[in-house]
Formats: sequence, structure tokens, C-alpha cells
Amino acid sequence: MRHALLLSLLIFSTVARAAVVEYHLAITERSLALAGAPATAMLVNDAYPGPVLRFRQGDTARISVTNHTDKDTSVHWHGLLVPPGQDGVPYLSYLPIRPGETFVYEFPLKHAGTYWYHSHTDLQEQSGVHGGIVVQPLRETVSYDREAVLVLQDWTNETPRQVLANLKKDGDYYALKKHSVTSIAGYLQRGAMGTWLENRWNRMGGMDVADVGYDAFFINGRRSWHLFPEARPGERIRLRFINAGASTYFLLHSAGLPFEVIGADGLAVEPVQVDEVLHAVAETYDIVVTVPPVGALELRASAQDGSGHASVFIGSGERRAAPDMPRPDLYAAHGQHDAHAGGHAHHHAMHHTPRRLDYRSLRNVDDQAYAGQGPPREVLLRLTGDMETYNWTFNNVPLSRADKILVKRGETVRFRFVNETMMHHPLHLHGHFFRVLNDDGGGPFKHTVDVGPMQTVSIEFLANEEKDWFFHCHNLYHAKTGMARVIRYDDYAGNREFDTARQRSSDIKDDDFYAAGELKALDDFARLSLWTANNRYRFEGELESRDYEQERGEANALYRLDRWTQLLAGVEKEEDESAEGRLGLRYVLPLLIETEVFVTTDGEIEAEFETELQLATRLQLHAEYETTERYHVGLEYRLDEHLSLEGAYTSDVDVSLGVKLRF
Ligand SMILES: [Cu+2]
Repeated sequence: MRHALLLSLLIFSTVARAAVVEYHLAITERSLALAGAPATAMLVNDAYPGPVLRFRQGDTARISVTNHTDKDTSVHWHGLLVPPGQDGVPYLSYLPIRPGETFVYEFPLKHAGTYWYHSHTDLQEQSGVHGGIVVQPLRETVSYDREAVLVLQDWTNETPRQVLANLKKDGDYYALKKHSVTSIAGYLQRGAMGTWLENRWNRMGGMDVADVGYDAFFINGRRSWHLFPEARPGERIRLRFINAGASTYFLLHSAGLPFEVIGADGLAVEPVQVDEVLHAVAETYDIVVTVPPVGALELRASAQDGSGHASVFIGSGERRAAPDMPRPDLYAAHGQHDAHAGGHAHHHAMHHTPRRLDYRSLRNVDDQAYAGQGPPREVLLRLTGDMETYNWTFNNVPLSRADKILVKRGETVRFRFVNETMMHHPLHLHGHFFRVLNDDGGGPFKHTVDVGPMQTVSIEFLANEEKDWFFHCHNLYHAKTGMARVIRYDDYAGNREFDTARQRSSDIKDDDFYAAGELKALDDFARLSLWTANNRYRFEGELESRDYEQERGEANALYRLDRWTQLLAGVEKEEDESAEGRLGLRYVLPLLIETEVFVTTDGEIEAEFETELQLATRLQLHAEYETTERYHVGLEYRLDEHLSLEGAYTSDVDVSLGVKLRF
């Protein structure tokens, strides 16, 4: 009886406290000069990042989102468990919010923690449609004096669509800008030609830990903040870090402030003391720092590729900078670019090796909250993709051609990720927390998991939802080129209206076509090459003139069988000769030699070989040889992404000088 009374009192008090908390969000588009030049931003309530939305566990959120732009938009609540219709993924949860329209979300806040929201349409998240969410628990168990939400951001002055188009032209497009070109000269200097040869044999080109060349990195829209200058030494400050970067991993490190990690992906964890955290895209971490007795210490979020950082200073008095993060060693063997993972000695202000947070040291305060039940069913997902065509996939199949991953309500599903690429992939599951499995079967519950280069990671979740949920790499450019899946509960028939609307939409799709070209204008040689391609087809045209008297043209259609192999059908026409058809294969041989073997309509078997060597940062050699004994060797000096000076030696022409233009 007393128990029943207590229980009803408890329920009553909970109900009494629950409230409907309303927010009105307006999505707008305008020019913003965040990094020197004006660029187009998409904003929430005219702020970059958008406002922090605060709730209490048990509240009901009622959020109206009004689209004041001329394009479709959407808002997804990242990490919050909401009903499927409220999840904000266009064509999966609902139809996108059209220009001029308002959508009103309403959902209960079932769990406390630090989360965030962002657009799930096109690349709008990169343009600024993102912000923090804080859900206060019914009973706070951690003591702290102040708190701040710190949103980590990457920013480019280009439009994100241009960024994607550049990467489609050339996966290494940003290497020059990022000073991350790896060259033979670099390997020679380090005495690492063996590594170069091994990479080359394995058909691996230039190395980098990030694809995009950003113009700035920010915390809450600024490069640097002095946080709570009035805070007294000894005060505990809770920092709610949210990585809202579109494709940047940040290393959180400092000028000697120990980090007490108390939350990961929103959920409370037993406190862990570390010196640095590699903060993957789309994760959140709650970290308590103590205001130092003297000085303002820098807490820095360094982009993992070493191309920049943003900071907060904590404490008062003289500023002390955090040590520079060593740049990743792009010449290291087996993709061990990470200065720590590679085990290379480096100079650090601290006298000991900094302790870096490891998933294995994370233990949730409630270790059973989202646990599976019964033996798991395993689904193998290999993380695949390549920089040459900039396609990212699971099991080499992009979203547009993939089957849905069917799950049954009540079952425990295990995803086994085998990363076959040299990049980190932050994988995010909507609508569920999953356990990142340790060797002992335990591990923290998360909504986003980092899978490092060549790493294997397993996650497990209880299928306790309904309908469709999105699962994807949270590197925005990887997701948009195909590294995504739909998880479908097997009793759901889908929504025809959503499917039809998606087909008709102009949203970025992973099978979109991109185009590029090259013009070589030398004094005795000219060549114009154009191509357009998607993740399956490629069409090329080429016009060439030797000595400006001997012209030839070529057109090819290619069908991609796998990363290295394409079927080829084409036609070649030389001046004074009749056109000749050809049918064959294009294949990349070990050592990165692109080979074409084909039969001509004259019944001859011919072959062509082509390769490129990055001699020094701006110096590139390319060579072509045909079994008809034509050859062409060019040496170019790259002035920038578009323009090169070139000298070439061509059969029947000799030396020729001029320029090469990429567009
Ligand atoms: Cu990825």
C-alpha cells in the first residue's frame, strides 16, 4: 500500500513537472563573410550556429520550422529517440519542408544529454543549418558550476556543391591547398621509397586524412573565445562539445587542462580522466574542466589533418597556448597517419604521453539502458570507396542501388564494420542507441561510431522501433556519394508518396553525373579532353592536334564493373583515315598503370598504357604509350588547381611547351 502511494506520488510529480516546450526556428539564406570572403550561409534564426534548444527530460518538444529560402529543407534531431515521423529525414520520415512552408514537430524527450540538430537535405548542414540541444535530466548526478555548449564547425567559402564537384573531378583536389601533396621527393627525403613502392603496387595514390580544404574552423562561429573570464579558480565547467563539422574530425587538447569525460553521445558515463579526445564528426562529448589557479589555458579543437583549429581559453590572467598538434605523417607505412596511432615520438609540452580517450574506457552509468536481448543476428558491412572517382559505399554498393537492411522488431542486430579504406568513417544510426562492442561484450551506447582506417568495429542494437530509419556515414560528402542505407522494419510496406517525391526531387543523389575537362595548349601540340561520369557510366571525348596539321579525335563510353575495371566501347578517327571502332577493357594495373586493351573494327588488338608520377609538390610527370608506337610524355608544374605550365615530348612532334588548364 505504501509502495503504491509512493509510486503514484512519483508518477504525479513527474507528470506535474512535464511541460510542452516550444521553439520557433526560421531557416534563411544570406551572405556571410566568416573567413575573409563573402559566402552563402544557410542559418537557423539568423545565427551560426543556430540557437541551443533546451529541454528537461519528460518534456514534450513542439518545434516549428519555417523555410524562408527558395529550396527544400529539413531538420533532424541527432541522437534523440523520436517517433519515425519526427526524425526529419526527407522522403523517409516525411516530405521535405518546401519553400515558404512550416512544419511543426512534436515529440517527447525520453532521455537527457547533449545532442544537436541539423538539416538532412543536400549539403545544408555544411552551410550552417545546425545547432545544439541540451536535455536536462530529472536529477543531475554530476556537480558543476557553469556549463557551455561548444559547437565545432568547419567552414568553406566555396558552395558545398562546388566542393563536391571538385572532389568528383579529383579526389585529391584540395591537396595543394592543404599542403598535403605526397610526392616521390618527399618519400626520397624520408628514405621511404619502399613504402612508396608498396603503396603504388597496391594501387594507392596520394594519402590524406581529410578530403576537403576548409577556409576556417570555428567553435560557436568564432575562431577563439575567452570562456567565463569571471570564473574563479577551482570552479568546475561542464563543456558540451558537439562536432557539427561536415567532414572534420577534431582533436581536443589543451595547455594542460585535464579533461574529465562525463558524457558521450548524450549518455552519462562514469568519469574518465584524459588529456585529449579525438572527436569524430557528429559525436558529442560532455567534458568537465577545472578553472586553473593561474593563467588562461587554451583548449584547442585541432582539425585532424592539421589544417587549422579553433579555441576556447579558460581561466584568467596570462594566456597559455596549447602545443601545436603534430601534423599527420602522410608518408607513414600502412596508413598510420595518426601521430599517436603511428607510435612516433613527438614533442609535447607535457612530460608524459597524453592520454587519449578510447571507446574501451567508456562505461555508461546505466549500462543496460539500450541493451540487446538474445543472440544477435550479424550483418557484415564493409566500408568501401575510393578517391579516384570519389564514390563511398558499403560493400561497394551505393545507397541508390542497395537493398534495404531488413530488421525484425525484438531482435538484436549486430553490424560488423570492416573498414577497407584509408579514411575514418563516423557511422550514425538514426532512432536507436547501439552498443560499441568491446572484447568482453560490453561497451558504451552511442549513436555515432568512429571506424578508423582498416579497422574492424562491431555494434549491436535492439530493434525496438518501426518503419524506416537512416544509417549513414556522417562525413557529409561520403553520405551524399553513397555511403548510406535504409534500415526497414520488415512489417513496413514503405511509403509510395515519399518514394515518388524523392525521384522527382533535385536533391543530390549518389548517381548524379559530374563533368570536367582539360585543355593542353602547347606550341606544337594541343589536346582537349572532356568527360562526364556518375558511379556507373563514363563518357569521354578527346580532340588532339600534333604539329597543328595532324588531327585525331576519340570518343568512349565506359561502364564501371568495379573500382579497377571498366568496359569500353569507343571510336577513333584520324585525319585521312576512316573511323575505327573499338571494344575492350580499361583496367588499373598494380603500380597504378591505367591500361586499355581493345579489339578494333579492323580486327587488330591494341593496348594503351598511361601513368602519372607526383615527383614533387607541384611537379607531375605523366606518360602515355600505345602499341601503335605513339607516345606522349608531359612534365607539368602546377601553379594552382586549374593552371599548369607544361613541357611535353610527343612522338612525331618532339618537344613542345605551353600551358595546361583543368576545369
Ligand atoms: Cu565516410
